Amino acid sequence: MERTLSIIKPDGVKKGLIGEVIKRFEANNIKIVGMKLVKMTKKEAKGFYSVHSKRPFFESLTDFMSSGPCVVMVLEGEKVIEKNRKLMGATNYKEAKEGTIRADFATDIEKNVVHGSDAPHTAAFEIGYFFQGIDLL
Ligand code: IDP
Ligand code: MG
Repeated sequence: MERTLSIIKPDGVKKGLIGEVIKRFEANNIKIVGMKLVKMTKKEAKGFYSVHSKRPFFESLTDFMSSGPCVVMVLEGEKVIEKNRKLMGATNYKEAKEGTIRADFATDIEKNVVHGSDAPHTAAFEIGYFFQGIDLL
């Protein structure tokens, strides 16, 4: 069993995609073991995305991520990190495979609806950023 962090980003929440994204997780046998609505401050968004601090899109990305509420979830299942990344699709929605969340709903390389951890060590950091062990079922 593995765990990963999923975020429905501010654009996804604004577009009314919370139910749609969760429906896809449930339909793919992914269990939600933690969930909350969070409006990050700019500082919290910078801390979350600190691996990207040297990238040219860092300022814009952290403005966007702190622009409105996100749904933050911990997903659990076998190979759930990879499974979630497949459901999400490529970072750039134009390159995302048909039927993925980003191909279906993203409109912008930055505003791409969802976040998902990309490896066990990033999942551990990202889950710990938002949840304490006692919050997870
Ligand atoms: P990921 O979300 O698919 O893991 P990352 O490369 O980790 O993609 O980038 C984190 C987030 O930064 C992306 O989801 C997207 O919102 C934003 N981003 C990535 N590359 C670009 C870019 O070239 N321009 C603008 N925003 C970008
Ligand atoms: Mg990433």
